[in-house]
Amino acid sequence: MRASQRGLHISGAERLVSRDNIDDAVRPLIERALNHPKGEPDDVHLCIEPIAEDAIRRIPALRISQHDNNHPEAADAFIDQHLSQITALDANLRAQVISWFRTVSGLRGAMLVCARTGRRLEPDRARGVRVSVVDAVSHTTKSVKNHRAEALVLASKVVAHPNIVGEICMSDDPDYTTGYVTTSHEYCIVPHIKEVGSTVGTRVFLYSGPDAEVAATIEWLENAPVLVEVPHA
Ligand code: PML
Ligand code: MG
Repeated sequence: MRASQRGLHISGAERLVSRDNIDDAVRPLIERALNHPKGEPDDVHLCIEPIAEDAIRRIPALRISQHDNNHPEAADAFIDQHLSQITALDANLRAQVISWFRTVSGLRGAMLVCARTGRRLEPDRARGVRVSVVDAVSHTTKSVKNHRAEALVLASKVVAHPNIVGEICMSDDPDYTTGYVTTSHEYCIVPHIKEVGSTVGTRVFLYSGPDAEVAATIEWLENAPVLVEVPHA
């Protein structure tokens, strides 16, 4: 499901379900599209695509930890430290990434940033890389968005690709101020990553692979079917 207002992205969500469960899965997605804190959409797209069961890869969810953060400015220092651990970027390039993280918003997808050069690698910068065809094994059918559960599923797929070393994320929902950062094995919750009321939000994926594999990596993130095994999902 994809909902927008005057061409601007409002919300998007998807499910990976068996044919018998399509009915149950679709209703909550429509409800979600029509009841979003960012406003009422004037355009909602629902798309249903068949996927062969043997094409689906199953992966474990990242383990969860939490950083004790109490202010957006303090979050920047933590993100900087995180970037210095998972990338080869110097202080200036890390500051550039954090500045994009704080200002770029409204993309349908994520920014893809080279962990060696700090360059943005998405072919379409206004769209970003939209991770898709992913769901939790035994997902519930609630229409209310569960930010943590959905983000954990998406983030687990992203770093399951060997060329992605981590992610930083901040929700664009004005009333959701908890973000996260990941490594290839951990999802670290960052409370108070932004001020309440701000609609700025984005994801940055850090790419550390050969230049020649950027397109194939994006293709995998956007189209490879993945089910994430979440404990107690
Ligand atoms: C989003 O809204 O897409 C991002 C949600 C971030 C969830 C962070 C958390 O609470 O774990
Ligand atoms: Mg959102």
